[in-house]
Amino acid sequence: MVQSLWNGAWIAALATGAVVIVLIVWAAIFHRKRKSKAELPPQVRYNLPIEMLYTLIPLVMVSVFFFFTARDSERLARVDGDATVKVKVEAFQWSWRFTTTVDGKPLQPVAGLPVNDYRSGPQLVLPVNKKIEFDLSSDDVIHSFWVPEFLFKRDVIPGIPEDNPGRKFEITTLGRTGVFAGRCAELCGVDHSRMLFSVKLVTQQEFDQYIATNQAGSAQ
Ligand SMILES: [Cu+2]
Repeated sequence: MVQSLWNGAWIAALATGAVVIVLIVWAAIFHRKRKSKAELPPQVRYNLPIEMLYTLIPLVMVSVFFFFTARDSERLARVDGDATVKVKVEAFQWSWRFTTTVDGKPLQPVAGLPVNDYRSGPQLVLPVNKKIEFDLSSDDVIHSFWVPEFLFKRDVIPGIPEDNPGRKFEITTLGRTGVFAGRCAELCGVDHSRMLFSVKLVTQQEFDQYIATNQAGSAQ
């Protein structure tokens, strides 16, 4: 959905740009000053239909942009609350702690340290193609949770009460397995650039095994 909004916006912007360039070139060529004619062209003051067109067309264009943006951002920000896998994300200077809960049962938290390579940071293991609910919190400054591959980013702001819907978002994970980079996208101090983590997407079967070996309270 983010991809289609992005593509649609580009197509609309390119079409608008093409029309504008054609009009500029056309005006420059066909309305340039001719040597043969010294007198001023007829001076027209108002042309009501054209003035109205100039007002209406941008209004229609902006409305179309607004409609699609509002529709998609509402959908992206919506939290249905029925995800079986939930992740509590705690951001701190300068790493992350992830606590995954499956059907209400928490797994061992995963916490990390600042690193130079996202693969050595804390790793969040999730199943492919599944709706995940995230709950973001920070104990110190503003961070930003960003997995570029998910096309989603959300600021992690300290001091938001637990029941506030602004802390939560849902995404459906990608349909393919792999290890994806995650970052902090808000300058949060000296080791901000090393606040890296990874998301490992595994098949449901592998995820079930992961749950079995990482139930909270079981021996590591
Ligand atoms: Cu940060």
